[in-house]
Amino acid sequence: MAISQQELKQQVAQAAVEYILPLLQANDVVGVGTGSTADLFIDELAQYKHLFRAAAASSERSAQRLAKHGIQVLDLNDVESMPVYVDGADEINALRQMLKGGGGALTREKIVASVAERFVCIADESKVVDALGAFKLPIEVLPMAVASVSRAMSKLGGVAHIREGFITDNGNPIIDVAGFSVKDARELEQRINNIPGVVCCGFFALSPATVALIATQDGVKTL
Ligand code: ABF
Repeated sequence: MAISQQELKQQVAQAAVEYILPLLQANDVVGVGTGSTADLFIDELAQYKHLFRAAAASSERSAQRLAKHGIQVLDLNDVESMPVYVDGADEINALRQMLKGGGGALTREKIVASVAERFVCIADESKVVDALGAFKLPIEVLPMAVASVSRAMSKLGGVAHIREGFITDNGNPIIDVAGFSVKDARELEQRINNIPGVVCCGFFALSPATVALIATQDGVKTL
């Protein structure tokens, strides 16, 4: 019988904890992502909270979950370095470049990840793609730039829609862009980053994951 997606997420969450434990020292801070896979990772990690000092979270949602487990959550301004950041993805390719932000936490995810020495991506096999872009690209924008960034996206060949009823933890809207056929995610990430009003785009290609743990029907594989 096939293993369910939920069970695959659980397996990869456990594998992530096993992967990071040897990297941690008593005074270390762990970077923690957002999403349903990251939630399971937090629950697993909590069993080992005596082995590290604290966490830095990429969303209010994850911060609350960590705190419920009695894990101290630090302001990122008080963290100089972290050995590891662990997070899910909406898509990941063979170069470990990711498309993220379906959950809306992309900006904080990119910031927290930038402070960590390693990005460990955790996902089930449904997230592995040949080319990024079938999942709509989330872009966090300043409120006054929704229309101008959307027009810029259509010039790049995408179709942008504002995410209705959603505001990020930073107080900004998100536009989701469909229709990109992505040949070079690094180049597209750079171009989108340069558009005035863009806070952050969901490509994580300029800084891809260091390692990806992918849960498959045949066990957890390393990419
Ligand atoms: C975060 O959670 C996001 O960047 C991505 O959108 C999402 C993946 O969620 P899930 O683990 O629930 O599939 O990592």
